[in-house]
Amino acid sequence: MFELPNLPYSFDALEPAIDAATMEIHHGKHHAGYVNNLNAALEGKEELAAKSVEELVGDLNSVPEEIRTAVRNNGGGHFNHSLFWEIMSPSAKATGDAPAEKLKEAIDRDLGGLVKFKEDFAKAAMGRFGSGWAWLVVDGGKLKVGSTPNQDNPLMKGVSEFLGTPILGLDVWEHAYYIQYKWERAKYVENWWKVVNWAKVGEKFAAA
Ligand code: MN3
Repeated sequence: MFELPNLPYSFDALEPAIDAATMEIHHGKHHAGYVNNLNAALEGKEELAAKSVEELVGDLNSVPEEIRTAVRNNGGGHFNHSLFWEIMSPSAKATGDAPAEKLKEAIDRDLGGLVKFKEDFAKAAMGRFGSGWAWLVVDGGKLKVGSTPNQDNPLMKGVSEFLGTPILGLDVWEHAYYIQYKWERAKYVENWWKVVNWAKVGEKFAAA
């Protein structure tokens, strides 16, 4: 059985970038819903239920067709949100956290530096029509920026056009910002950088 991970900080810890009401509903209702629906889809399928969520969404073609869409949407939702909580931190807003060492070098080398990277990431986030995610991934040792629709992610071989190992992801579903920002997705994207946990992203880059 998959479980909803605890948030590593309180609901109000990311204010003012992300308000407490958004965090409480986003984690406790939306993410919890993906976990519950994933477990429901896998009921009675012990072999699949024993896999990690990464293994499940990375090989959707091995999932029986009758539950494939449910696993794609809810397994994707579970993986994406688990990553999202992890790569944010209230300490970032105090320290002005920034990418360091090897990750910084790779951003310079592959993405034209931090300023250009943030511009391209914002374009990916703003250019995703409707619901989806913007991503920073490692693919063949190189960093890439892109986006996916709905709860798809770059692990979904054979499904997603944008592939790689995600190390940073931004939820651009309206449920991620509408309470606080209403229609202003751009403002949400801009403020979100203030709570990005670059130390954690750096760890994920080193492990990718
Ligand atoms: Mn969400």
